[in-house]
Amino acid sequence: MRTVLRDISGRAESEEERGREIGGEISPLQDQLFLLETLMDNVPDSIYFKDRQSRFTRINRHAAARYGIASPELAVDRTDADFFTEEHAAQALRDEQEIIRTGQPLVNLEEKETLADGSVRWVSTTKLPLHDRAGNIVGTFGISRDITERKRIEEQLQRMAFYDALTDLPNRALFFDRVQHLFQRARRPLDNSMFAVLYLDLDGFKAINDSLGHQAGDELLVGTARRLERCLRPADTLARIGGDEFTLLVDEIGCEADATGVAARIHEELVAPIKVRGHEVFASVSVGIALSSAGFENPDDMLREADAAMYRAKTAGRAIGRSKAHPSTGA
Ligand SMILES: Nc1nc2c(ncn2[C@@H]2O[C@H](COP(=O)(O)OP(=O)(O)O)[C@@H](O)[C@H]2O)c(=O)[nH]1
Ligand SMILES: [Mg+2]
Repeated sequence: MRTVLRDISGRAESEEERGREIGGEISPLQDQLFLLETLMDNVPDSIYFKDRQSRFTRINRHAAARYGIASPELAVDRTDADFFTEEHAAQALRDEQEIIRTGQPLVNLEEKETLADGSVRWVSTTKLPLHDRAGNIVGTFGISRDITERKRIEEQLQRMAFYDALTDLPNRALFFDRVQHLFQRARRPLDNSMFAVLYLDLDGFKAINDSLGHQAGDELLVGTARRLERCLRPADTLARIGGDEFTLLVDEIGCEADATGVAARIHEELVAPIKVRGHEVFASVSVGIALSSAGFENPDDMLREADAAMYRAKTAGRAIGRSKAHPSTGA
């Protein structure tokens, strides 16, 4: 225990000189304070104490460094508003007033801390009521652990799970999720909204790969993705769901012509060649459309039908294939 304290405190010499009995049976008040200070100043978390008006009465060294002040003493009598954005300070004040009112702690709050200088960190904070020896609540205290790195990795995992690394578009899983949401909405009574799934496959993509190389193929996929994005409205979802296959979820369409209109816009966007490794490549896609009004059971069925319609369009040499299942479009 002594060794550990010495290692982390860096005050071993003075401790030895004064002959303190850290951890001994009888520990004078001074030693208790010394222990507390050692703990406060060496934990890699921010610790603070505040009075009932949310003014700092004490913070530790880690917190001082985080708040951008030279020493912990400089925080005394100041408030969060002196160090954080107005919004953050207001939220902290609300939290602390609630703790004082209820006597209940707030445990592991995950919050995005923005300092006045604009720097952002994620922290996990536990805030508790501070009692005096008579049991009265005299303020609050809290401990904040920096979880920025964990958050960064979580976000990265989220991206890897739901986005395509090459084009940065949503992937199959996210696309299905979005379609699923619209199916759920459609089950609600009085919902008359219609949506469409467009299934796109690049024509002759294999030949690009074979003649210009795989990297050129990749660039064409990215270039096509950027062109397709121009055909979207904010609520739409464009995804890359396979090699040279893209899908588009178009919500809130009034009639079938709205969906074929989007397909026509896609063809227009792809009229101009895409520059790939110094070559001008003409990309074209075959498009299949499935409309929610055809009454599909689930997203799987709807996608399969859009895919089949695309395939029919491709084999027939037509630009746009419509869902057979839709009574008004036929095949
Ligand atoms: N460059 C590249 N090619 C891919 C990728 N994923 C799949 N492919 C290729 O894309 C082609 C797609 O096949 P298909 O649509 O049947 O060929 P198409 O009829 O010539 O367009 C296949 O040759 C795959 O090897 C990728 O990420 N990058
Ligand atoms: Mg293809």
